[in-house]
This record gives sequence, structure tokens and C-alpha cells, in this order.
Amino acid sequence: MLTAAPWSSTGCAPAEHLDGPIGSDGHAVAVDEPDDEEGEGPAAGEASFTTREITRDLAYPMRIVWGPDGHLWLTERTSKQVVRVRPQDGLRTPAVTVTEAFQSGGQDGVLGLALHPDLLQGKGRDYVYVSYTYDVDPGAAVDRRTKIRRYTYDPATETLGSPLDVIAGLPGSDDHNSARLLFGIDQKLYYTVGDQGNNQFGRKCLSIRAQELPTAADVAAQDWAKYAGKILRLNLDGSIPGDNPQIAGARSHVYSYGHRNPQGLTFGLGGMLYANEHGPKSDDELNVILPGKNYGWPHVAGYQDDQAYTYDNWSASSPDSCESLWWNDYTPPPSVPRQQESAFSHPDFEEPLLTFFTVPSGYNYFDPACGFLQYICWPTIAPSSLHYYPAGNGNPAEAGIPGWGNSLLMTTLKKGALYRVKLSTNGESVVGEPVVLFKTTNRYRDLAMSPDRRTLYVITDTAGNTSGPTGGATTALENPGAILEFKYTDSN
Ligand SMILES: [Ca+2]
Ligand SMILES: [Ca+2]
Ligand SMILES: [Ca+2]
Repeated sequence: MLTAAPWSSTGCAPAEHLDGPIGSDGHAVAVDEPDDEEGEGPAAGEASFTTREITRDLAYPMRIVWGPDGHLWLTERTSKQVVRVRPQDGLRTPAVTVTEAFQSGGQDGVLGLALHPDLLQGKGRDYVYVSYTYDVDPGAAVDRRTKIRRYTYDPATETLGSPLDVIAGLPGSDDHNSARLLFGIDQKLYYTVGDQGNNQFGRKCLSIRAQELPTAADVAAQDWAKYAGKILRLNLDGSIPGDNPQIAGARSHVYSYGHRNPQGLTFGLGGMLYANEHGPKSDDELNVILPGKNYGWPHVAGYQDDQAYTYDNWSASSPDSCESLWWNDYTPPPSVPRQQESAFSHPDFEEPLLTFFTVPSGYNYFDPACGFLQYICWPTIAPSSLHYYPAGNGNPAEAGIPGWGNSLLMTTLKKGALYRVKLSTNGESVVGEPVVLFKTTNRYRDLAMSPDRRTLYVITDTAGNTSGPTGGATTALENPGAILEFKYTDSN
């Protein structure tokens, strides 16, 4: 069923949703950017797109990918389903319910999704990979872990069956699971594991393990507890690739470490791997991921600049025990040890390519406009996905959207927007300022593209907090649990 959005089919979102200048007819005016290296002219701005809500009221969609069957494949976190959606009319076909999945909190359930590139290619590898949290405590208590499972798709019944566990016993939490699953161009699985939300809120007395590395004994015992705050690289059968980096004397699934909450992961030109991750109050990061490198968390947020971040380790509180303390997001009690970023030193430390956003020390994080939802007004934007937008290589059929070639696209939860970051020709640096597009009163969770890369599909959270249409914070989402279509039209 096609549900019309308040702003659908007009080819123009209401002015209050747009960042750019508004023309006399109320439509946004494309903002010219400097020409890119290919001389394509100005990059297409949001005035060049029509918008449409394909469906809504999905059960917290987490991942959306374009399938070879012309359908959009999604995970729904709270229904525990993989669902296929026909983009023309929003028709939904559930492919499987992961009954073993456990979901009770705000960030657990059925999460990651990756399609094998041979899916529906007649090669006998109709495989779909899914990640989810499950409960290993047989009693009333809950003890989450995460599993990556492979299913086989049967096009006759349009269902996923023959479940086969790729890896089990990964860290699992109700917070900061990250859980982006990517099928690599090297036929490996890449998977992000967040810091589990430790050292904050209700988990303030659990230490962050992002700097802890598995030993050979851990690997032999298949003890994956130290995989929190890591990006993993796995063989398709779950084993450890022989060419994974040897870090601190042991080879494991760990590809990179020192991560907080990396929700975006994508391959760029020449196989370069990029990730983004949520910062604390400042310093969401965009990183180039290199094997064996240390991305600094929790000792460093963003650049190692001692600006507006210190590592306050609640679990090490003394003499007052952490359990006796009240959580405070701004000024911890004096018993909590505080470390400046400059106190950290590591030969494999990598700084980010870009931050969203770094603020000076002494920055006042309190904004009365956000009331009790202060975090919505913090400088971070909560990047929720990352997608490489390739250049067309001179082929007009692959030209995509003018000026967008060799960019990274990232969705954000706060401010409900798509950020487009132009890369340099070698992909190792950023060109100009990020461009903010398609801003609505929603939480954008992930993005898929049509094969011609001219139509973008964005999924939104079913509920939650985001930036209000005129600033401040709101819980009133415009398109809850929706797929929004942004279709490029070159008629402008
Ligand atoms: Ca239990
Ligand atoms: Ca970092
Ligand atoms: Ca910093």
C-alpha cells in the first residue's frame, strides 16, 4: 500500500525542511559547488529530486539494501524479521522471522544484513547474512550475545531457510551494538561491534574494552568478549582469515580497534574501507580503516587535541565505588579518574579523516532549546550509515547524479539528514565542506540506492528523538518507520 507523505509527490519539500536558500516559488534552490575533478559542473542539490514515502510503520528498520530481484531488503529490529519491500508500491513480503533473536531494549534485536553478490545469479550461492542479539542465560536474567547467521533464499517461496551460524558469542548489548555487516569485495564479511554503551548511563560501571585485544589463548578458546569496540573481518564460514593483521602477538577476527559505535561501513575506490562512528558529545568521526590500526577510543574522541573531551573512567572510581555514584554526563564526581587525550600514546593510533563536529574546550553543551533532550542539541549528528557513491568512469549510463561521483553519503539520526562528503581523487582526503540534504523531522537509519544510482531509499526509525523543524528537540517524527524515496530528476 502506498501511503502518501504530507510532502509526497510535490517534487518539493516544504521550506521548513530545507537548509538551502528558498526560491520565490518556495522550492529550494540548488546550491552551486565548485566543479569536481571531472568537470561535470555543479553537483545536483535537493531541488533536483522528487520525494515520496513508499511505506511507513515498519518495526524499527535497521538495514536496507537493494536486491537483485528489484526489491528492497530490510531488517526490522523489533519484529525480528527480514522483509522484502517492492519499491513501486511498498508491498511487503516477510522472508523470515529470526525466532532466536532477543529484543527488549532500544538497540538490540535483528540488526545487520548483507546479501551474497551471487544471490539469484544461478550459482547455488543464494545466501543472505543476518546479525542479531540473542540471550544465552537460560533463566529469567538476560545475557546478550550477538550472532551472524547465514540463510539460503528460496525464490519459489520467497523465504529464507536453512539457517547456518557463521559465528556466535560475539558481544551483545542493549546499547552501542553498531552491527553493520558488509560483504567485502574480497569475499570476506566485515562487521562492526560497538563499545556496548559501557561507561555511560546504566552501564557506567562496566569498563570500555575497545583497547583490549584478544590473546592467542582467547582465540583458541573462541572467547570473543574482547571484540567490543572492534571492526571484524571474517571468512564466510566464520573462521579467521589467514591474512588478518597480527595485533599484539595474536591473529583474530579483529581488523581494527579503538572504536566507539561504528554504524557505517563501506568500500570506496580501490577497495579503501571507510567507517563512521558516533562520538560522545562532540566528534562523530569519519575514518579510513586500515588493518591493525587503533582508532583511539576511549582515550581520544576525534583528533588528539585535548578539546572538549576527557576520558572519565567511571569503573575505576576510588575511593567511592562506581556503584555508589549518580551518573552525570557533564561533570563526574572527583573520585572518577579523568585523563586528557594527550596522555594517550600508541604507535598504531589513527586520527579521523573528518569529524562532526569538533568544538573548543569550555564549549557550553547545555542548550535550553533542547530541554530534557540535551543530547539532541550537542554538536554530534549521530551518523547511522555510510555509502560510497562511485564515479561514473565516463560511461553516461553509469553517470548517476551529476557531481556526486566519488563521494561518501551518510545518514544521520539527529537532524534527520543525508550528508554528502566529496572525496579527493585518491580517496585519502575530503574536498570542501559536507553538503546537507533532505533534512526532515526524522531519524535516518540507513540508505540504499537503485542500480542506476539515481534513486535513494532512506529508512527512518519508528520512534525516538530528533531535531525539531525549527530547532530544539522533538519526539514527533514526520515519517515513522518509513522508507523515503528521493528520486533524481534531470528536468531542472
Ligand atoms: Ca534469559
Ligand atoms: Ca577515533
Ligand atoms: Ca579530541
